[in-house]
Amino acid sequence: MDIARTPSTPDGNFEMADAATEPREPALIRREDYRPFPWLVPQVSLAFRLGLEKTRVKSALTVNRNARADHSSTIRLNGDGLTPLEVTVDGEAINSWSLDGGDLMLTLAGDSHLIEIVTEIDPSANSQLMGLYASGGMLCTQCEAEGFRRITFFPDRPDVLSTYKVRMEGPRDAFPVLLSNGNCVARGEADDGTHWADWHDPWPKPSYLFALVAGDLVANRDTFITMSGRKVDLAIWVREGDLERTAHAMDSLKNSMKWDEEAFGREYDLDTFNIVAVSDFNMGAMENKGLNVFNTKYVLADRETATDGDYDAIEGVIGHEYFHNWSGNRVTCRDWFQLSLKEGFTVLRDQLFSADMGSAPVKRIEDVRILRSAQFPEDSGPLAHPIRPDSYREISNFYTATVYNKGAEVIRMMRTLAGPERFREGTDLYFERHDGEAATCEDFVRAIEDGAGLDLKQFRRWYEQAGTPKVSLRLEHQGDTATLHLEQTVPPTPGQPDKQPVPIPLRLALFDRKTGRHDGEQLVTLTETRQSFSFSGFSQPPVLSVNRGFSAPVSIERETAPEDLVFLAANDDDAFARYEAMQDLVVGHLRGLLSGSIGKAERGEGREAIGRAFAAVLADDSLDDLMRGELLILPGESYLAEQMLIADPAAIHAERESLKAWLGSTLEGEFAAVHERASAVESGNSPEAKGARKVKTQALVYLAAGAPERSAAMAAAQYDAADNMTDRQGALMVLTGLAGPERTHKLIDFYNRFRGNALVVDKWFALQSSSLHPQVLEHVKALAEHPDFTLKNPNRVRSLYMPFTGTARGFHAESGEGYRMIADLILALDPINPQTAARFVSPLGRWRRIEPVRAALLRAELERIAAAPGLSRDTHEQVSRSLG
Ligand code: 0A1
Ligand code: ZN
Repeated sequence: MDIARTPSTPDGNFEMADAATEPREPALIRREDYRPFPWLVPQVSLAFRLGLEKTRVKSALTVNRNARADHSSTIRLNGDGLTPLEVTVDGEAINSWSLDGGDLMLTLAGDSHLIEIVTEIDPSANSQLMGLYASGGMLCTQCEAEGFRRITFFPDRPDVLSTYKVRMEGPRDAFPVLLSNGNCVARGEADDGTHWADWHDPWPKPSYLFALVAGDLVANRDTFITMSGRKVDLAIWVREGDLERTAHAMDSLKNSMKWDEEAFGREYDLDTFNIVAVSDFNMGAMENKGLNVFNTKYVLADRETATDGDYDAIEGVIGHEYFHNWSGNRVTCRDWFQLSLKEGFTVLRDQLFSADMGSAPVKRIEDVRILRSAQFPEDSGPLAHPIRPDSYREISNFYTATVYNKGAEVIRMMRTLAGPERFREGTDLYFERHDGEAATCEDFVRAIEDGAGLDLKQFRRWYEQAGTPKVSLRLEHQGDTATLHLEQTVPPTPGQPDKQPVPIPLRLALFDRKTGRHDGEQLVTLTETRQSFSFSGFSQPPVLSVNRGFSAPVSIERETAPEDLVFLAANDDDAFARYEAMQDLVVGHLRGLLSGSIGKAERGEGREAIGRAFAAVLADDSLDDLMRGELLILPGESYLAEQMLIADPAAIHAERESLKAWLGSTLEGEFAAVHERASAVESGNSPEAKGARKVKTQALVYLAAGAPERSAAMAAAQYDAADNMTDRQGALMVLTGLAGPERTHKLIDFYNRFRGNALVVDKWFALQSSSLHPQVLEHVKALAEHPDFTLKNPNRVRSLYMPFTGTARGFHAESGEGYRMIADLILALDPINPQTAARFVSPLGRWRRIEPVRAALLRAELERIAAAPGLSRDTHEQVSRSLG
């Protein structure tokens, strides 16, 4: 869409043309329309005069004509909400500029120029948290994807790489610490209470990697010696009182640096590496060159306030951002359609890192659980898109589980096909070939092809097609041969009605059911719609273990006898496959009951099989508790809903809870014994202690369903005895779902104990809004009025409302009140923080896959949002796609 050009008045001021005209649909940006930028911007100097309410920015850009692009004498410098106060070209003030939809348009006569522009911004008014904003008295930036244009006019696109020099200047008392990318090369003080610092980043980078931070911060400092013997100064910057909670983040950083050298041959390339923690942040963290900015949630931890899960998440996110230094910064993206180039690859890298730091099988199971609960529903809903999307209106909406997590799975498949060593040759070639460039997903695939020696022609379809492939399989046995018949379908998704088969690498093993062993794992790759593979040497029908390690991100449809699943749950030597067998056992049972293919009279039979498998897991001495904990997790309600064409959330919830209650009461003694045994394990950071904490709370969860009074007493005791947040939060989670006085007492205690600690207060909100309590909806309504609740802080908003969207009794309440609550939230939040508001649209967008009464209610809420005037581009895009 062409926004009408706004003529400039001679003195450079401008008037808004047609300010009150009809709102128009935001422009659709298409991948195929990519053109290189007509200008190169090799150098940028930025001078900031910093203030919370007023920051003045003077930029100086050297621009040269780009010989590799179609030439244009006009240069478009993106701007969002900016007014140019001064514009000079080669030192001469000019007034021939114009604004086009916020962008500054200049005509340049020659091939090389110096453009200087002055802008002024109000960081304290920036509630979107994009660009330069104030957070608790400090200033910080977020520029990915298109935040830099809210600071100064610039070609704000990832294929324009520049070296940055930054001068920061501001009041010393308000901002004693001044940080930006790269190295600090000079600093000084003035007589008027201000001071300044000069930062130079020698590595060319796109504007989305620019960062600055100014504030009253203290640092946890350390050093790292790189593989070539260079010393790097590390610092993690936080508010004064938070310093003691940075040790784990620092350990994680040093481990990440070492790991990337060993696993991918990547060495750090600056003399300093700074991390800053901020409490107002839209996402998890940001990989700005040499100056990562983190949500406090992914930095601060001690045993009293952070759970084992929080510790793992910190390690993973610190790793993720650090790994971006190569996969994202040294090699960046040509355009935002290539986002998975850096994100999919970096997620894979952080997954491999975490696997190496802890339990690899447990990590794999956790990653698959995230994929299935977050990405599979995305892939089967109205917002489905390929890992490399073809179009968007607002790029912030494409930071998705598909681009990140499915993107990682796609690259993991290449690694499976090549084997780890040859894959490493591919990634080495990729980094070598594209260092210093803005690359594409195609570049990555070609480097893996060339470096690893693979033919990935057909494989490229994984980048093109959305939707989770379904593989149906049947194992036939005749004579001494077992034949595996496979068939794949890739379901239609919005804009992609017809799909082509994709290569699906399946790791499999065929077990002899007598010996419980197999003759080695095989890798078969299904490339056609239908294909069969034969295996000889089986006088008896073997038991098939397939998609081991979740070698392909597909959903497998098969009729497996429960006894085979029980066999695999007990015997499979692939930990993921064991977990999968437990999941399949439960999914098959619940799906059968919910669809009516299993009569209620047969419920008992299915439960008995599940109960036997659970009892075996509880008793199996060869399992460590971390793995035992995984095997005891029931498939989640969203994953179960995915298994049905049309889901009834209330029925799914009721049937799943009823199975939980049956297990809790049937295995009451076993769960109580596990709880007792695990409670005796010495607390600490060992895997044993972590495992013990995991199964302890799980035992409480089942007992809460099957023997609630006993569970409440045990949970209250666990809460009181806790010397760590994992035990305390686990116990409180169980109590929050139950009625009774302990619930109220412990919720009050928890709040009083931790009031003032924002991250723990977030937990307090989330525990209540995710609870199994029948009145969850009323609780959330009341919490929205709590003095600690604010729409201004994304962590707080997410902690109150995101868990709520997963509650059958709250969000999916038959009255539609839960849906209304989320729609009201979106409408209230959209003018404050559109990016965060738009993230709440997808739970409403599931209407096509939900029973008709709720479907109509969901649709009505989407339509109500769509009709609201002045909707942001973010929310508008998500709502119209959801209705589409
Ligand atoms: N590149 C970051 C994610 C990120 C994206 C956008 C942001 O703006 C609000 C912030 C962070 C990552 O993958 O960690
Ligand atoms: Zn990332």
